[in-house]
Amino acid sequence: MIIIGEKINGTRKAVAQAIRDRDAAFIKDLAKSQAEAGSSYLDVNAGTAPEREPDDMAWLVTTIQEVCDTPLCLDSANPAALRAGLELVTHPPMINSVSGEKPRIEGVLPLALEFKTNLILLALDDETGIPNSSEGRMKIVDRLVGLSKDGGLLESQLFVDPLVTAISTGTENAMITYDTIRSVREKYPECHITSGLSNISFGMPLRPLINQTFMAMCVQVGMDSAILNPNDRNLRAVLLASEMLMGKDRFCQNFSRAVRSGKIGDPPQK
Ligand code: THG
Repeated sequence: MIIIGEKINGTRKAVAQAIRDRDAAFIKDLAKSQAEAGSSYLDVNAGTAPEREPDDMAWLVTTIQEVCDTPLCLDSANPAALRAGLELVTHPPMINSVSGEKPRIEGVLPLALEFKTNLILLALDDETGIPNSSEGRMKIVDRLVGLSKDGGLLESQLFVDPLVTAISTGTENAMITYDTIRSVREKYPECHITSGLSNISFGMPLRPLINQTFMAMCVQVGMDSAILNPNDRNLRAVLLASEMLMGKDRFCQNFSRAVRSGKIGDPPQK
């Protein structure tokens, strides 16, 4: 599972404050703890006004790289902020994200092609927003995969995000995500599939339970990456169990090692 650690996000209050105050210690702690918890990438979202975002992104990238080697997932729709980050990264990055929206195709996709980055593709566009069917989402995915490959990216650099909408607003919403994951897996076997899953439980009680169950179900239909809080012990346990039960953990090694080192499971009984 390719884990993208979600915590360095300027839409979170404490992170916004740390960016304003240039509180490097706070950001470094978030970077280290997510790296140690097994993130393959750290999402970096400055979440600030367009005029400030390039400077804030540059500061975040520099600050994070002073304490960890984990590749970064630059999360912005602002081409100037993305470029500022791309010019500083020391490991092959990911861009989060391009969609079928015109400004993203014209402003973000060319940067991914120029810097040959990994790239998240969102299944939404100007015309329909997030389509209410997997067929509608696949039409957008087809177009974005085509443009990316024509521009020189490999399928293995692409991370399709099928998008998740709240189950509280549509009985079929989780099913649309599974159908989209299955279609991408079948049509583009080399592409990765990632998602920020927590939208599924918006407006519902017991959100962690719903998120954990949804995670297992998405892994079953072929999702191989997720944007999540890697320090969430329960979510990590579900991930490791799901992958093991999908035949992706030879001799159950990853699961067993995580239990032995205390990373998942209840503390030993006295
Ligand atoms: N797809 C893509 N990118 C995305 C999303 C997606 N980026 C943003 C978002 N969705 C994923 N990132 C977050 C970041 C923080 C939280 C949720 C999603 C969040 N934080 C809580 C808080 O700030 O209080 C709790 C954090 C915690 O558990 O400690 O909810 O879908 N491509």
